[in-house]
Amino acid sequence: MIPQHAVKGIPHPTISSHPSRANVCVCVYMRHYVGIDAILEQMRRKAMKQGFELNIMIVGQSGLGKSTLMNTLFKSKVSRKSVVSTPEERIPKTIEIKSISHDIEEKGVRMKLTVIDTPGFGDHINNENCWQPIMKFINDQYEQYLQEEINIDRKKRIPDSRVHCCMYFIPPTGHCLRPLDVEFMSRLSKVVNIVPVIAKADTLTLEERDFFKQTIREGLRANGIDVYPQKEFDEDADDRMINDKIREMIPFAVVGSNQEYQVNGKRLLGRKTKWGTIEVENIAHCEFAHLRDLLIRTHMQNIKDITSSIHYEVYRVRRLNETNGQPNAQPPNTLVNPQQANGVAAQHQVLTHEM
Ligand SMILES: Nc1nc2c(ncn2[C@@H]2O[C@H](COP(=O)(O)OP(=O)(O)OP(=O)(O)O)[C@@H](O)[C@H]2O)c(=O)[nH]1
Ligand SMILES: [Mg+2]
Repeated sequence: MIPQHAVKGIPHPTISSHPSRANVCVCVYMRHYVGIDAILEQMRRKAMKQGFELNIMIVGQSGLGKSTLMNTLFKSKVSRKSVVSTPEERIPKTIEIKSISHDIEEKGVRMKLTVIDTPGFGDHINNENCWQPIMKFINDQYEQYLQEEINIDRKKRIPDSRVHCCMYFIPPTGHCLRPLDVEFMSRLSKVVNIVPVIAKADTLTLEERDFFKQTIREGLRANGIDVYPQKEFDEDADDRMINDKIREMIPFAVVGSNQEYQVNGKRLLGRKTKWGTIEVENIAHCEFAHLRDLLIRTHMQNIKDITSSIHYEVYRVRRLNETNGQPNAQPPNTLVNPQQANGVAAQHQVLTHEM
């Protein structure tokens, strides 16, 4: 039997009115299952079929353990160690930007992971403007996406090469942020999600590590650098509570390793020293696990959402304003020839490898 209040249109806890259509009443009787919740399963199946894409950029001086950390994060060889031959070749004259894509599958969920490496960053005597080619690369990806989006004949699914996250490796000096770190993060945090990490944290004592982390946080604050997760994009009180905890921990003091060791009868990823084994995933030893949780287990979708709804949106609006709504016009701030950008050699390499 239909309850009296429903017939008369009297509000009831199980009846909700659509806010945009005042006279339309959407009735949901809890006793008669409609199946709206099945949308979640439909979305899950669609997402499983489509797979996911994640593009991570790694920036920092050579030898800071960037490739090792990426391989540790994804437990596979997703970033190759540089092959060093001659001293001249060790430090490239320019910043080369190299993207390598991999298809990763876990429990039936497929992900195309692209690691964008930036060898040569900060390796020169004069590192002024070495943020420029990286900024240009990020904007070029937004431009590509924009051009696909405005195409009349656009693809059903626009390939997403936008950089979702830029992991910035701070050398474990124990002092404070260097002018290079400040300049890079100040400029880049406006266009991409920056996740700063203290590289090779096993080289610092616990006191040095705590002091360094605190000094870096103060440096970020003093220079108005807003790294991920940005306070202004917290969606609600729950978000704020979770993200505040993360913000108190930033930058993550990490240790990477591709080597497994036997510790208390278990095979663990670690770094063996004369004094014992540093376990990479043990939160008492370093903050690798917190970084992994943020990037992969808890915030991956949010990192992508902020890229799309904030960073890309800022670029899109600026471009459309600059070109008076004619986005096919050449972007004024983007150099046509990548070689013009501070002698940049942009190299795009896409390899696919099944794991
Ligand atoms: N102590 C320590 N050494 C590390 C760590 N991570 C990597 N290494 C070592 O540091 C060296 C350089 O590591 P890579 O991962 O190749 O460094 P990279 O930053 O990718 O270097 P480039 O590709 O040359 O820019 C290797 O010998 C690693 O084994 C770490 O967390 N702690
Ligand atoms: Mg490397």
